Amino acid sequence: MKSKIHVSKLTQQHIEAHNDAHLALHKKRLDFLTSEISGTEDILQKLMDFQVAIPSWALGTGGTRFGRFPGGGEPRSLEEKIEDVGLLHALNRSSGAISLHIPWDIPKDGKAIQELAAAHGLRFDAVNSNTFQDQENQALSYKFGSLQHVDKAVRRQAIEHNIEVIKYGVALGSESLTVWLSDGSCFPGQLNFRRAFQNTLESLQEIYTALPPHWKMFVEYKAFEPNFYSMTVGDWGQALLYANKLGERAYTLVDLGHHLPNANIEQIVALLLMEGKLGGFHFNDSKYGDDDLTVGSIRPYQLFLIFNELVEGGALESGIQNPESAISLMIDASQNVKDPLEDLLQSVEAIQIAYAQALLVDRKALNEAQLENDAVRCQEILQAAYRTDVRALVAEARLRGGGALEPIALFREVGIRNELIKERGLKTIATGL
Ligand code: PSV
Ligand code: MN
Repeated sequence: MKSKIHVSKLTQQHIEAHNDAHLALHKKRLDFLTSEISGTEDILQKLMDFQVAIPSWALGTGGTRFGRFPGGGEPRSLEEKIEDVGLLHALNRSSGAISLHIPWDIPKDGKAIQELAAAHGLRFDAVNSNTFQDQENQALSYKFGSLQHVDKAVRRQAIEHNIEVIKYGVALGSESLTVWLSDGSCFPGQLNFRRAFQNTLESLQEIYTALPPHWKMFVEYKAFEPNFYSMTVGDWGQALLYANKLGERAYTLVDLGHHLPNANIEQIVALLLMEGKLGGFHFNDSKYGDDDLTVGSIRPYQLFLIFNELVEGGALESGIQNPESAISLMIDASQNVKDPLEDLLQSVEAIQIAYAQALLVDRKALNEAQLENDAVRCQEILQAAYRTDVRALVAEARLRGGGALEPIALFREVGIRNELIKERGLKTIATGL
């Protein structure tokens, strides 16, 4: 697990000195926790194997349509984005993958980029196509949709773009394509729903046919925005319809922010898993809509309940041993006020905490209580796990993997953001949203 650190701003010495300084307190916390729970070694191994992909578009400050406030030192190129993810991975040893969005990040030399990423211990997760924006020099507009479009020529252009994205992905060693469509309509009557569905399905079928044999396709749904009356892939039912019709290598992708308010996402997850059609996640958090906030910042209990379903359904068991059936875990968040790297460290840790807590659930007892319709006991069992402070376990997994006990503290102690600003400048803007 321990690989050499390739980030000039952060050295092995930084990490070791930091860990030495925090070790006594960490040991005290860990001893207390391990005296309270059982199976810690198993949980630690699972946490050490656990990796979450970082999206290349979240390394700069996000923005809203009202404004964007870059914080300085944002990556100016794909190479610098890889350096930033390498830095996260060196700190937490759990960010060992990067997900690219084309054309925001075009790898000109796939082999060189793949080598650079590998030097940081990173692999490429799903590649993402973009037919929700018009690019400069693009012949036809996506104003009225892409794969659903009434004009065959627009559909063709969008299909070709997806096929090009697959080619970029192949050059990087990616093994999946995520298709998120903004297609839909803003006003009743604007769209014939069935025609839009059929056009989209036929377009997706062409893209699916272009996938290399071992590749997967993830169909990501979203309830609303940018279309506000209908979305052509609007919910998990529609995404599942497409995935089922496409074939066994097509799956749904659950972005936590893409549901109508108060949707029971954990139930959706359980059923998709049962159907073998859960391809992966875009993790984020939200209070109102697709707010793209730090994972676990608003509804950590919901996150825990989702992981509870993943553990219960055995979805995370396969992981490293059996990547074929592994589900893809990615972050898709973007906010305006925090340092993007600190924000991502928080997101990854929130996911690890939810996973560790889900592993603590006494499944046998829960099953018995369910069969006895003992709702009180069911809640007690779930919340006993949820209310366990597992942060020392997550820190121990980082320590054993060669990372930092307190990644955000170390990021600040070393002054990494200032170093990045010195090198890249204050006014750099990363490509992305
Ligand atoms: C759309 O809201 C989305 O969740 C899709 O995954 C996009 O690829 C991503 O955000 C960036 O716009
Ligand atoms: Mn998403």
